[in-house]
Amino acid sequence: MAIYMGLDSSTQSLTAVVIEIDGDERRVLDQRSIRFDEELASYGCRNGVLTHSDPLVAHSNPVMWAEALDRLFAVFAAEGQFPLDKLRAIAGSGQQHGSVYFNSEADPRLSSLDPARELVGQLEGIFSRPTSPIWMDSSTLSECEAITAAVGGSGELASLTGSKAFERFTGPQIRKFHQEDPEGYDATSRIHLVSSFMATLLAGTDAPIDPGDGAGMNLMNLREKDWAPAALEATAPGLSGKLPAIEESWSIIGSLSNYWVERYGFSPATRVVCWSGDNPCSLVGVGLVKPGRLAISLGTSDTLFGYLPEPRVDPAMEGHTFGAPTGDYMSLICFKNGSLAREKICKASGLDWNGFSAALRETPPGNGGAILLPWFEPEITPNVQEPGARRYGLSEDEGPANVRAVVEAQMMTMAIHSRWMGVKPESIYATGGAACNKEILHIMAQVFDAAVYQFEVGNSAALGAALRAYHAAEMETRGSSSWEEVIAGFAEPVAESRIAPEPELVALYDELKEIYETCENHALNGGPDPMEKIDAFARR
Ligand code: XUL
Repeated sequence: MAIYMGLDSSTQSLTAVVIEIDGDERRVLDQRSIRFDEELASYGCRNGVLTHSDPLVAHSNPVMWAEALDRLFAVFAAEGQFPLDKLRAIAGSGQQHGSVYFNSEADPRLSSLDPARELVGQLEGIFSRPTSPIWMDSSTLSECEAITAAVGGSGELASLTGSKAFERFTGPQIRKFHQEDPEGYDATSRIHLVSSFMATLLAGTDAPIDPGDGAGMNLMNLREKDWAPAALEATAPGLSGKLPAIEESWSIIGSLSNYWVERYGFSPATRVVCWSGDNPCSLVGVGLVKPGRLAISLGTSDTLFGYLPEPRVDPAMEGHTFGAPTGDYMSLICFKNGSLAREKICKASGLDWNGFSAALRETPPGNGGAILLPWFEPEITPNVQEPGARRYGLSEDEGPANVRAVVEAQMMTMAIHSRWMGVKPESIYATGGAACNKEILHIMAQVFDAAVYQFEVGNSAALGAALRAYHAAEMETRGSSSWEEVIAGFAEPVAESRIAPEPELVALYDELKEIYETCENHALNGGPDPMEKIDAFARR
């Protein structure tokens, strides 16, 4: 018997999924989370983000992520749900794009942590930038423009790195740091992603970045899976010396450092596997190791993604191409107004989640044409810098109608902005916190004209990381490992959870999608007023 752990260091929590694999016998042993706002409240974060007067700025505290790791392992050691000394390998998933800045103190400190003392106190003085910009930050428009110009245009940057310049991507964030605090930048010896930072804590040695998360930086050559000198030069001076190596997702960094072994009783033989981004890990966690299907993750961000055998770049450049943990590629499109937008409407309507579901059941599909553009926060897709929801044929105080409007909007915007992927899926795999809500998934099935399935393990990022740990350990000892075998028994949709599209509703949403696009165009580009179309829809 062997045990594998996958961790997911996400925006609002740190989660572990622990699995056991003994030939064909496979089961989940434990799943556990530390929620930052509740359990680490002293860091003063809201939804995992430090409050800031500028709505475009979103930073978090890397020390909080480290403390969550220490606490989670303390819980495992105290509760004895599974034998820690039987853990064969551990891998992880991190919220993408966020960056952590070390000074030269970090290396010696992290390689000689004292197991008798808590981790947090030992991290003091190792950061050259005290806070970490995360994926929700959209404050780097001018940096994006400068980088784009320096590499020869958006098309050039997108075909080189898989994405045009995006505000949340690590390159523009690094450029901003260099511009605003050149001394801090000079004092930086290493810039990690959230994923490679957490892996560094586990291994006690400088961890690499994998092509899945590396592609979210605007700095990596997507085809060569190595740093792209032109992008590095366009970003900040001396950057190549500050970045970790890029290595395959299944590379082994080393074994768990003495700190974890001595403090909690893990085996010194436990292998630490390269971490990846949450979306690449989710790709594995929902079993998308071949083309033809799409997954939608309903988390803090809503993302829609699929496996790609070859890189393919979005001509409208709203989406991204990342490396996949299989060594191939994945397409992805990200929407910032995900769970926080649903929560906002839920609260504003005075409902709990049961009430939210009831409102979806009680309101008519299509909402009589009422449309909400749910840009409570600055939005990534489409690019919206000025936050604020826009409503058409809908007033703020109509609670249930707003509930339906937010969910229909989220599904329609995903369908509209993912057309470039060129996949007309027959099935969609739903994951993330809100994927347990059947009413939301019913709307998804109608808007996408596809059957929607749920999974037993809701946290596909942590499960995907655990499966990657197994894959990497097998690669190390046997030299090969088939992905089909790796995911078997875990990353398979629950057949009974199937929600089918209904032709009448599919036709209704085809019509509503057109109206939604008109609303978007009206709000963003001053296009034609959609009210006539909305009224006609309402009268039908
Ligand atoms: C993807 C993205 C988010 C984060 C946080 O590009 O920005 O999905 O990974 O989950």
